[in-house]
Amino acid sequence: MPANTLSPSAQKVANALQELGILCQIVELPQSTRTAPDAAAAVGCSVGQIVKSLIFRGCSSRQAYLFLVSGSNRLDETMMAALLGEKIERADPAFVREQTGFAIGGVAPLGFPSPLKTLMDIDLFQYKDVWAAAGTPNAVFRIEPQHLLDACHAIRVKVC
Ligand code: 5CA
Repeated sequence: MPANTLSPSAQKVANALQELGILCQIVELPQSTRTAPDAAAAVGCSVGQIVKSLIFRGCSSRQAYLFLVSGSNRLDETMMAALLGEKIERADPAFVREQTGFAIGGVAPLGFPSPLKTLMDIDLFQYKDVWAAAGTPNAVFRIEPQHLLDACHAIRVKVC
């Protein structure tokens, strides 16, 4: 594949970023970025700087919630349930695919068929830049946390 050709899922993310006027380059790596530690090792940043894009589902509403969580944090589901006013459960792979268009391990924070209610970990704001998945298990992009918040129309929350 020529160096400047992205895989279709990564291209979808590139297009979404471009439409938002966000200038950042998607990096497709030879090695895996499937998990936060993998991604941190691949780009040479701390695990905390990796953005995990986690899909949960409201137990009552059945709606999707996207949590953008620092790679070094574990989301407190009870705390999030109190905030959202309903219990939440981790989405199954089919629901993740349906809501985001991406497969687990490559779920990007944007580029979805329709917007998702998005909550972003305040701990990500301690970094100048963070790295998020770009649609595949070996593609990532670097972005300033505030730009990511704006792009996703996310709200800032303490997740744990
Ligand atoms: N590319 C990396 C770094 S950006 C990445 O996507 N990391 S992640 O944390 O956002 O995605 C992996 C996450 O998918 C895991 O933390 C886990 O929450 C979720 N996951 C893994 N397996 C399953 C599964 N079977 N069902 C639902 N969620 C899963």
